[in-house]
Amino acid sequence: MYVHSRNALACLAAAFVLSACDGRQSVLAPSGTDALSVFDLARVMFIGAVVLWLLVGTLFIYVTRINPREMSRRKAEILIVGGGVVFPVLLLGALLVYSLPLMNAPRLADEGLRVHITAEQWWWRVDYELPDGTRIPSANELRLPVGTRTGLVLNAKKVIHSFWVPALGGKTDMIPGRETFQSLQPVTAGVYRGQCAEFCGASHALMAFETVAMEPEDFAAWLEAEARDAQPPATAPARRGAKIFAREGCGGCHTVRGTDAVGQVGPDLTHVGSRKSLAAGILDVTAEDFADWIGHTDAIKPEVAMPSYDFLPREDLAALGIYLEGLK
Ligand code: HEC
Ligand SMILES: [Cu+2]
Repeated sequence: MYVHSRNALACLAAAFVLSACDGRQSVLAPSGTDALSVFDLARVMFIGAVVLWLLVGTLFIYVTRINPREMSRRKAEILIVGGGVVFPVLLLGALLVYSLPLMNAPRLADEGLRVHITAEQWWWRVDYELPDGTRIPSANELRLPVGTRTGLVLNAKKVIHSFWVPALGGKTDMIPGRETFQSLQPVTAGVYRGQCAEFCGASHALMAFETVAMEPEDFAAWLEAEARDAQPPATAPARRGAKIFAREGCGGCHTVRGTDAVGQVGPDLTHVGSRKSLAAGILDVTAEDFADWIGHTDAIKPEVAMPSYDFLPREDLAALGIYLEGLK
């Protein structure tokens, strides 16, 4: 029993230490304006709590150990009213006054880009809306310019999900039939991990995404590339992959802009090869990972809405992988 609880404690400690190592998905490594103000608030609250705990602890030791003599009634009254009422009211009042303006901080997005994000089971539909109304469809990755507050319009298809990029800002629920909003303002370029933060079914834990914060000019260039049609397959194996893609009817569910594939059920694949991750943040973007995914969807992601093409010969899966990896 003793050993067990010690192991459990060690695990817990390790979990804390390890989760702090990698700042990509941590509120303790804030890289966005909103995450920074939450972090500041948490720091001040924590220090306030420590000060209070030390004071009460010291007082307790003083009256029980150091000076346990009887007190005069007047002294006791001062101690109780002062330490038990006046002091906590002042301290908690000060923390309240400090924290309220942080909650009210303006979170309205700048004019310009809007990103529509719809939570599906178990992936993210992402749609960039330019000020002129043009829509650029994408999926499973969010890219944002550094220094601008970009508005996110959040929706969900079937069940409630929650949108959260801990290093950039707070959580917002995504609710079927009701649009919710968030805005994010990254302050340093980098790749931050986001994760669905509301249990949404069997593969909830496999519903993540990368958020890439880019310098404004890099972002503009990326968006321009993202708006283009897919590049035609460049090599013989890639061309073979494109043929298999058409033959197997993948285009019934997926769109590859510039081809006959115009399906809307699954993620847009026009530039899937240029993303940082595959299948909502769980695989790498290599030809092998693509082939692995297509041949074993349900083993990789339980209850997934894409059929497993385990009946395809290895060479066909490999060719599909080469084709998709080339969709930069
Ligand atoms: C019945 C609809 C359907 C068909 C048919 C289908 N898919 Fe999918 N596909 C999906 C859905 C839904 C997802 C998202 C799964 C998830 O991550 O939860 C997906 C995900 C993917 C992804 C990962 C995309 C990303 O953004 O990371 C790739 C690649 C892919 N499919 C390729 C294919 C290929 C190749 C075929 C044909 C051999 C195919 N799909 C057939 C529905 C389909
Ligand atoms: Cu979820």
